[in-house]
Amino acid sequence: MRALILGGTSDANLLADAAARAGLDAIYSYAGRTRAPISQSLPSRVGGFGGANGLAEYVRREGITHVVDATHPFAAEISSNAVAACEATGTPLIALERAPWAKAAGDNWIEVADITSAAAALPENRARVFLAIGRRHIAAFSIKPQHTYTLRFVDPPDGPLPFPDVDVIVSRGPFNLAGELEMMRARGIEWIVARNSGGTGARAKIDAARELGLRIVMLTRPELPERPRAESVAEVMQWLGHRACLGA
Ligand code: 3Y8
Ligand code: NAP
Repeated sequence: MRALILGGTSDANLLADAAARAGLDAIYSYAGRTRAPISQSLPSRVGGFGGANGLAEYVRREGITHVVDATHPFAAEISSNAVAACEATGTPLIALERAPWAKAAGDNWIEVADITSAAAALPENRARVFLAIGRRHIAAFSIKPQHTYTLRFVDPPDGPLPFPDVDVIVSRGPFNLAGELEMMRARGIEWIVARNSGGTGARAKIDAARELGLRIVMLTRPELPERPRAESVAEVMQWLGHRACLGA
């Protein structure tokens, strides 16, 4: 058995620790989106495979017998590539997928399907907006330069930002409620743009927004091709044919 874990999330990190504790022959894969990804307890690789064909080639060349897609619900391309590559090579695939956050009483969400609709959902009159969606999709918001923007990146920005009034927080998370409340109060945040990532690492801003009565423009998840799914590390470990170690 030799497993490939497509990672880059806190859930993938938990799975990697359980696999290492169980002595599994597994390799952890990062896209290489950040300058210094946290080190893993498994052998790791960094960088794209070269599309679905490149991933299929990698599976064949490395003798991979199981693929776990533990990437992010918005990482639609790699997830589609994994389905195609596993079909082409006849390799078992499972996704470790966290349930989306459900709107609770007191939540004030505007749900949108894409980044353009998210920018359109912001008000015309000047507001203080926290874009909690990383660095790659912020250009869409330059249609509303009137706002005061707070951005949060994993690494410092590598160039000018498309807004006249903007500030960047450099932090990789996971985040906690006290820190999110303090940041939002200090900056007088009125609107938040977030993706429905699910899980716990990004959840604190959603709870902070409810407590402060802030509006959230919530990006809903992209459609992904059908594939077997699990919501826990233990389920994935059993699928890999190993009892998850205690505490996994
Ligand atoms: C490289 C691995 C851990 C894992 C930490 C989780 C928790 C913090 C919440 C906000 C939202 C956002 C972003 C976010 C969170 C965890 C987790 C999570 C959101 C790292 C990581 C990689 C990435 C890639 C990065 C993206 C960006 C997205 C920032 C490592 C830290 C916004 C997702 O600068 C960039 O180019 C960043 C790119 C993809 C989304 C984007 O499009 O900008 N994640 N995040 C992965 C790789 O190379 O394969 O560097 O160690 C993992 C984590 N990010 O416990 O240490 O839920 O997993 N990551 C989103 O929209 O939710 C931040 O700020 O509130
Ligand atoms: P994406 O749009 O689906 O992927 C774009 C391309 O990046 C893929 O086609 C693939 O390149 C490469 N890639 C993505 N994930 C990879 C991985 N784990 N290993 C090797 N190559 C990978 O994905 P994304 O939204 O850019 O996300 C990139 C990474 O960041 C993913 O690993 C994802 O898990 C992580 N992420 C984490 C969070 C979070 O909140 N934790 C949020 C977003 C993304 P090729 O086509 O060349 O193979």
